[in-house]
Amino acid sequence: MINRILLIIIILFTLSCTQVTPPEPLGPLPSERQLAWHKLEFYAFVHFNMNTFTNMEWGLGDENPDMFNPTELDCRQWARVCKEAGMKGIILTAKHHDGFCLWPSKYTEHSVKNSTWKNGKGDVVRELADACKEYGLKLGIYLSPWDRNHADYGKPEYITYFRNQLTELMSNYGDIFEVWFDGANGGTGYYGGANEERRIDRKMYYDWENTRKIVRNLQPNACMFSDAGPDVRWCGNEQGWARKTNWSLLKKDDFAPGVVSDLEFLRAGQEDGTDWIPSEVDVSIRPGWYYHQYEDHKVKTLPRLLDIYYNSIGRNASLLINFPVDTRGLIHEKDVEQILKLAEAVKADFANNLAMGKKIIASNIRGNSKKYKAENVNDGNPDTYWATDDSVKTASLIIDFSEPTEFNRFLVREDIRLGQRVKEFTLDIFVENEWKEIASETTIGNKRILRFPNVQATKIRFNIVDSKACLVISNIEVYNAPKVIVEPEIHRNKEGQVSIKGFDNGLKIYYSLDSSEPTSSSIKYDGSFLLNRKATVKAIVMDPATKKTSPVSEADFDVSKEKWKMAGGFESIERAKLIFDGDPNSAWTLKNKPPIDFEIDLGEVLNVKGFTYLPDQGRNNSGSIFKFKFFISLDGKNWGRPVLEGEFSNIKNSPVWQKKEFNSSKARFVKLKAISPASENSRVGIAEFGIISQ
Ligand code: FUL
Repeated sequence: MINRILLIIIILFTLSCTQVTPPEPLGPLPSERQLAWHKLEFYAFVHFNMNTFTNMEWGLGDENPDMFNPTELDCRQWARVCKEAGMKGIILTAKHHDGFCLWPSKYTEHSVKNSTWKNGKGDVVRELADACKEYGLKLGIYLSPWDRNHADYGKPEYITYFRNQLTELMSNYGDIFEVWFDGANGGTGYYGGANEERRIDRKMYYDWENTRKIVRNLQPNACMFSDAGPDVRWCGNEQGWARKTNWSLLKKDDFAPGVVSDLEFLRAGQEDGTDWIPSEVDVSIRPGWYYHQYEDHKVKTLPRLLDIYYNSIGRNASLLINFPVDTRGLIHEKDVEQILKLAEAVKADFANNLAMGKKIIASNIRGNSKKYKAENVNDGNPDTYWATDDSVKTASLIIDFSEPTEFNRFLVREDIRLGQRVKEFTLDIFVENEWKEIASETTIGNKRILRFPNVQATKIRFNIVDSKACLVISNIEVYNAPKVIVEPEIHRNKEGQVSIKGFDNGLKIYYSLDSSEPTSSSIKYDGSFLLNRKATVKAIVMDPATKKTSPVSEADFDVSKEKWKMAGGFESIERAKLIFDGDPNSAWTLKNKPPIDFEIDLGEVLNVKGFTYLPDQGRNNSGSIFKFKFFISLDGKNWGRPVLEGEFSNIKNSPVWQKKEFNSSKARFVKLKAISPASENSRVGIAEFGIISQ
């Protein structure tokens, strides 16, 4: 009897399970290779090639292969750093626009085989392939379609050449996870000595359909990247972000590499896209893609890198961070330091999922089946999911923490094997017996992470407001990320108002004006304050919850620049004022051939004993003065001999603050005479100018 009852129960149970069909996939859908790619999330770019040695971003293709000569190349160091940073692979610029090949290609002389490095026996692609294998990383290849070296570029013969190279790379270096086809195509170049401009039909020239077949045949698991996919698309900017609304869909036929009518489509994808082509955010850890010593002080720091992380991976894109490997052949120490800080911060942010295993209720469960139960979203398994009935496109999930819980991150994922569905969702928290909305958002896709100021609640409610079809949610995670405790930024504007900025909310800032080390007993910062005298401001941030403090940041200010005016003929030029507006990111740069006199009326007579100068901080070393003369005057007419003349040594490679001193004298007017520029572009500019008073 008992056996019979058991049998009936089993039959009923099985029936109840089989009756509920899984949600129909909602196309377009990702391919297997794309699904594998989605799992990688975070990987590295390495721009290292001839440009590293010519100090350029886009070489012309006329370089002598001998110039490629790293002194300490160590691909194992790249792999070690990437591994420690939590990255899953490395994509190398095997050939950039100048056509120089990092592998000894059979089809060109413009390669490592003709360089001094390793007597022409070297192969960087091989060394990286080996290092990646050793460290369990995947290997990707950047092969520039545009080739400013090749004599046949623009003719059909070049396509054969390009395909031969692609075949070499796809055949000889083991598994490749991604092939990167850049969109920059055609323009001036060396072209075998022709030195001319060559334009191509970007849609037709490369016969992409057949060119891509080489990759498909030789590396069936590799994803191909370009503005148009076919597997992965560019995110439409190089600053490190995707739109919050980000569909992994695109109308493929409207795009081709280098042919994009509106970058917005790449930034946000297209809700009605015909193909699954997810977004990859590519961004360099420095302003340039290639190494330039003059950017050593511009490595992106933790707050910026965290923004990039959340604005890419947290917005349904993957993240490709570039290391401009230096002339030694190493990832520079400063880059290593920052990327490891990012890795540490990410680890800390996602250390403890507060939603894991907590009580959870859904407003609808597909066929009331256990298979699609709400608990699937917080079981830690990305392969199980909560689904609703076919007709239900609006639903909510409540997670009950059972006690007041503090958090500031919400992570949600759709099971993209069944397509991308959600168009709109909101997030509520339960505080003081009431629901309160804290976020109203749009798409989800593979992963969406929300960052918000700390809240404390007993429950959280995730509401899907609009969706293309029934809901298929695989994960919900909640975290309480620690505060970002880095040294604050200190600024003073022309009027003398000092502002101090920490990088996270809910932090306290303390400062001193007497050069003492600030502590939590120093002056508390409650908003900008006036400082119209000479002083050193030192500041720290402190997390009131943990009492953790940042390192000290320090800024030296001289007399305020409130009364300053341009003089000597530049009085009416608005932009000229940028040189004393207190903002190091704004500059006044001139193309006029030096000498140029930058003359300033200080508005009062002061004892001046020196000056400070920050060159234009724009990209490509865009305006530094090399040789200078400095004059002072009481009336702006009689200048006499310079009080100082000389050079800003090494400013080309290191365009940082310069400080020059002389014997103190009374002055109402000062004049910095730019005698020569630091770069060939012959521009001279000033981001900020200051005086040192007695
Ligand atoms: C761009 C290229 O032109 C840059 O040099 C760099 O390689 C970047 C990743 O893509 O379009």
